[in-house]
Amino acid sequence: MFLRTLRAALPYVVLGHLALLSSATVTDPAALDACPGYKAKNVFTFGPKLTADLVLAGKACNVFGNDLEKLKLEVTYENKERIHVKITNPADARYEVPEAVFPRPHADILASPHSAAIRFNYTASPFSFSIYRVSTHEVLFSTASHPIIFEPQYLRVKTNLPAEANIYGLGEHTDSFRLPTHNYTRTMWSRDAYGVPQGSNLYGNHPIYYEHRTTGTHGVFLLNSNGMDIKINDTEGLGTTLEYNVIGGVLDFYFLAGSESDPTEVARQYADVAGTPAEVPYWSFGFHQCRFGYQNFVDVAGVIANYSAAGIPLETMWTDIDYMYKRRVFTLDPDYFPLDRMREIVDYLHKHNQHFILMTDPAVAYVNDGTYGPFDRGIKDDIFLKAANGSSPFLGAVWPGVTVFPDWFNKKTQDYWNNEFKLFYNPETGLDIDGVWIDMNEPASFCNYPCTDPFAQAEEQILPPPRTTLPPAHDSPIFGGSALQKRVDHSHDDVQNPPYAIANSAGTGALSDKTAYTDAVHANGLIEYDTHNLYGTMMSTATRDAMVSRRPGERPLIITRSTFAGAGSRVGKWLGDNLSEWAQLRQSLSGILGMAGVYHIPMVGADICGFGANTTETLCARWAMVGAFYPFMRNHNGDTSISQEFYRWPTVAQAARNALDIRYRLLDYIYTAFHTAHTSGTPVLHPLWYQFPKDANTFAIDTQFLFGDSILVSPVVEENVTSVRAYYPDAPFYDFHTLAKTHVEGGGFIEHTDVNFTSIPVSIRGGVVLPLREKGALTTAELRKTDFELVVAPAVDGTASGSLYLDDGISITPKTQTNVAFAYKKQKLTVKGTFGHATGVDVARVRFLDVASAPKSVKFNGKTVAKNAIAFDAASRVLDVALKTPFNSGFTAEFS
Ligand code: MIG
Repeated sequence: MFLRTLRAALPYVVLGHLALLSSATVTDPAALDACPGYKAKNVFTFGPKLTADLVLAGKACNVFGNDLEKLKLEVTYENKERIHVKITNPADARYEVPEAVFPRPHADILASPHSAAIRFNYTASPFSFSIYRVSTHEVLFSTASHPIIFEPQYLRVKTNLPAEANIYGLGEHTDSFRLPTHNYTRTMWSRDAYGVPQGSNLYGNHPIYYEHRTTGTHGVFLLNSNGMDIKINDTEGLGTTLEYNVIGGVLDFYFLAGSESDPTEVARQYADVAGTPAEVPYWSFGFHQCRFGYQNFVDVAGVIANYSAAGIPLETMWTDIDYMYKRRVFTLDPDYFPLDRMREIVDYLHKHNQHFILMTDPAVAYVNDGTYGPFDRGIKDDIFLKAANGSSPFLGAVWPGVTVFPDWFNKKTQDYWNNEFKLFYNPETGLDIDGVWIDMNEPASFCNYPCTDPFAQAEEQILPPPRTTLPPAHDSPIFGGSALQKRVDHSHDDVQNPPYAIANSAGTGALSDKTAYTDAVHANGLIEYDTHNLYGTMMSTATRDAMVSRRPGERPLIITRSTFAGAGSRVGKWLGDNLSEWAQLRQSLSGILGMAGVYHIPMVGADICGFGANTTETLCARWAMVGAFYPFMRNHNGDTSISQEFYRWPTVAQAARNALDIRYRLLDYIYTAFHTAHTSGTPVLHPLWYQFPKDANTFAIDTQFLFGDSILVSPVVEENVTSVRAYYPDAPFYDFHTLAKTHVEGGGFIEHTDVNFTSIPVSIRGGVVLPLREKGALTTAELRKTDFELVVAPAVDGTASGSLYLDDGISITPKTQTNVAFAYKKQKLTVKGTFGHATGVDVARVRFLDVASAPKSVKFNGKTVAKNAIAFDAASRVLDVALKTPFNSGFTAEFS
């Protein structure tokens, strides 16, 4: 850290900009705190708004450039729970995240500070501000004694935090879900991050954190897409602090009140700002198989056949860049992946109610000889990102060799993209796909900085790499037969090597290394320096639109690698290039909790069994079972790793079958959770503390989590062990298989022993009524023909509730919908709902859990149920009532 800062500071000294501070002291917190800060003048308040001028309060400290003399402060109470604090430069337009990419949330013009849950407080001289919770008088955020620094390429805001603060979020990482508080830096700068190392910047950037205290949970979102370091540190005697170090844009904070009692409230409030997650097709919850390195169509077909032979549900088959001709997007290799044979595979899949997904990269091969349409059409339409000169295309080097990059800010790019999708993925003449996988959209480039000669580098790196196998015979048998942006003036900025160097882990650390240059120019004049972190999200939006235009009205499944705040309202995401290591299996859980629990990108999963390096049988078995509780469940592998399809080892095959059976039985439950997330912003996955906010033992737990809000997953995540020490908060839990109750009074650990390599501890949180399918199936289409069973798992007070949402599983706006509410109290289950969408199946049974003794009578809709339809198990205390009633109306079921 220190070295990096020193290195960063040196050019400054050489350039002579640095007036007051020597290079060694620029990161010294005391020195930054000695900066003059600002004085608030001309403070006006009007209804929900406060405005002021901030005037530099003393001699400029010019740490990473010249302090701006005058700023504008604008504070808006946007509603009862949200305060917007914005600090900008009134004299000059600075870059702000374009509204077209991140639409601003609706603000209530009648919002009043008097009824607000949180308030903005300030001291005029020196200016500092705080946000406090009205009900508890607690300070949630305070810049006191940490002057704001605002320079052209350096913005700094620092807040005091409670000791050992519980902070969650701040973008994609592989660190603990509760972030470390000692000497910790989170860097936001999208990068191709093979191996997903801890403590480094990865693919996704979400400058939002939730802070949890036993007295409440709140959130802080900084809407800024520039590179930044967010540092959390506890200095002895001085408490914990969180410091934003941002190299551009403006200070644009949204403070979210959250609530004192329900942590998921802040998630809903953040969804109001960043958007609720997109719904995905029902089928996309089925199991996906992928790998980099399937050599040809015979390989691909073989995997499909092998899954079916092994009796392991395979919903979707994927193909990586291997299919491309010379690794060029929108092409098929005629020898290895000929169109007619690939069409045969897709037809076969569709006939079997299965699906097909292909990889699409953003970089378009620079093939300037008239033979490659995607390049020619893009040049003709002039839609590629421009080099700093503003006229020639920016060149990088990616898989196909030298490449250009679509400029998502260009108004013509969407048409270009739609057209390429229509041509290549044409169901009549091309390859039909059901979903899209988009990769390398940081955007990634292999060209080492400085990339002065991409042609030479492409040659040196042997791009595209030659095939390493011979093609199969063509007839080989298969299946056994925006709005315009104001111009931002960067002419005085060093956008390649800004004075403050964020802790970018890519290559040499230069911002432009392994990606598009920061001085590359978009059609609207914006440069990558400001928009880099948006590239993947903009490609996501464009790809979603292209898919919707191919199949209008259908929800597409799009899985992206790079994301920015708000991406989840359009696409899902996978966690990139992990390794087949136990530690990475564990880290994947904090990753999915962040995406699904905090950033609202719930369609998320890590590469099951690991991408890089070789997996092992037991790792793959454990991972198959953990992965069954990722919302997006995909086995994916690197091209040089040993094969790892689930059927390759008997243990793994059995583990997969067992876990998939649980997953599929829960599929409507999780589908409902997605619908709820889409409509209200309630997260799809919950860390334990979301449900048990007063239990401090839960705050750091991230290897157990809740799938939905009620299924507790406590996987074995260590090598060579068959036990797991799982934490159970003070509430009844019921084993998913036996349905027997455990309740650790006061909360505590249970050692699950004998957890063999084909099982995973899963329990049901008391208080829920679960709509389960009676059994799993090989495809989700089949699953939808399976009857439901309701499991009534009472809380301590003997009540339970739940819901079920069903529709056609594919329409963006379904014509018919079914919404069912379950309520249980005093031994009576009431099922109520609207059954617009025909379920077509029965409720086969209801299982009441934790029933003390055999009932005297059981009634269905008030009528006594025949004795032979009732079974009571005294050992597990489960009362099983066979109903076999068509699931097309509400009903009651009770016992006494
Ligand atoms: O340079 O398409 O993260 O999932 O298999 C690597 C090949 C490019 C990176 C992705 C990975 C994918 C691989 N891609």
